[in-house]
Amino acid sequence: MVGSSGPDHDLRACASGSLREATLCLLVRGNPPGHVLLGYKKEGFGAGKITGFGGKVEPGETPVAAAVRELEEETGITVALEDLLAVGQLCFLFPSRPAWSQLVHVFLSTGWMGVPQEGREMRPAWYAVDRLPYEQMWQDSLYWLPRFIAGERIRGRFVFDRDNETVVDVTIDAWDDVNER
Ligand code: 6U4
Repeated sequence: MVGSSGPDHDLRACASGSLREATLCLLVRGNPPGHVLLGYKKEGFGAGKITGFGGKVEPGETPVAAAVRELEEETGITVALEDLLAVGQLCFLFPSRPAWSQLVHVFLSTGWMGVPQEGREMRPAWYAVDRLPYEQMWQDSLYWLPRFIAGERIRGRFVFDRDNETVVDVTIDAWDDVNER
């Protein structure tokens, strides 16, 4: 595809600041990590899928503050700002559904307060890192989830096909911009 609505244009959008921003938070247990907390999304964007916790960054909010807020809303868990480690950014591009395209700030934490509780939006559960539920997750998860769990900091771009489910293009680089918080 060529022209201003094609993938090249979209790839530039990842860096242009024009995409809506969201957060994704991964809680990991064990050293080395043995389990990760994920949630079954009951409603809204990605309903029916298992994902990390997060949502839109509100106007005037920093990504890390949004991550703390969403984690509490979706799991009842409290995490201190300084316990959330910024580990990367994922740019999801849906050329056939531009309103879904978003830049996601990813955080990882090994320390928190509380026990995960099911809420209106999410049903949280711990998953063994060697038995992650990829068949119930967004297709892109396979590319980035094991790498974040392994302690890598990465920046990924994923372009989805017309079905808005199949990943057709993937770019992953190292990410070291700790100032993104
Ligand atoms: P609100 O009203 O903010 O609760 P909601 O429908 O829950 O809206 P939204 O848009 O706030 O969803 O947040 C989308 C969530 O989905 C964020 O945590 C980022 C995550 N997400 C978006 N695209 C994803 C993808 N391709 N793979 C993935 N998570 C994705 O694993």
